[in-house]
Amino acid sequence: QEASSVSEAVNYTITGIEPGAGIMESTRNVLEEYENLAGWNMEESSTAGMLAVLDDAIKNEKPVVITGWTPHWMFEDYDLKFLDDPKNVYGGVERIHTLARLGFEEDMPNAYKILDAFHWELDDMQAVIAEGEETSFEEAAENWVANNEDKVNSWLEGAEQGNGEEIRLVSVPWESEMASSNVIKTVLTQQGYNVTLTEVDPAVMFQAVATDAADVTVAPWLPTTHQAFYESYEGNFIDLGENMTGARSGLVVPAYVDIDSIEDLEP
Ligand code: PBE
Repeated sequence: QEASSVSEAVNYTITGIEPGAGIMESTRNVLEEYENLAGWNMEESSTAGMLAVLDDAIKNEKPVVITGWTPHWMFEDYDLKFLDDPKNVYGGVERIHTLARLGFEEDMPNAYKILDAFHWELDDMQAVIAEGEETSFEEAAENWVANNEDKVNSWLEGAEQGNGEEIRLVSVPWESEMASSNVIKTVLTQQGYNVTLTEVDPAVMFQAVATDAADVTVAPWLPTTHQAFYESYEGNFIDLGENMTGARSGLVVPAYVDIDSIEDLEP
């Protein structure tokens, strides 16, 4: 399709997800930064709703513009592409960080050591996502931990076993974070901790760690997707650095849609 017919066909609308997602905040910035998007709107929906719209468009070979990200099975199941983002509003490749509440290191130095050492690769997360989709994220995480002893042991170096102490993990309800949070939950449980895992909106996740309502999260996407939340609570949590790199958020279209850049969308 020509650029103008693409824009017209999607009715100058980006199909979004949950309004509280970081990618929605970035997309609001995109609508402000790109002059060609002056007349465009972003439809709030849910991840499941967006995926249904995407699936329907692909079945009918129609254009669609979604807020998309990787790692997610949408990039495995469909032939999709990110639109170039010459103004770099989505920030390109992102890192996923581990954050802990103030005082967590002093209270639980051995658990802190494990969380500080926790680091894995994009391929690892993708494997847990693929299996989690088929079975459950708990089971997929347990299998991954059982099958990746060397990696897991490298996180455990120098950390003594826990003794039933509670660790409150907080996360967000997307597959990438269900994978990482369940893996770290499995590891900490096997080390003798009593781990609870709660899934909330990104804003609530940051607030929980900043106000001691939770101990730790392995879910924040930085420096861009969760930047606004990070900045509003900075100073009230400890940033243990990245646990994975290679995530990405942006505007996504099916590969058959004949445009390549956000700037190809027509006003
Ligand atoms: N996501 C997936 C989330 C974080 C993980 C990109 C949809 C977001 O807050 O936008």
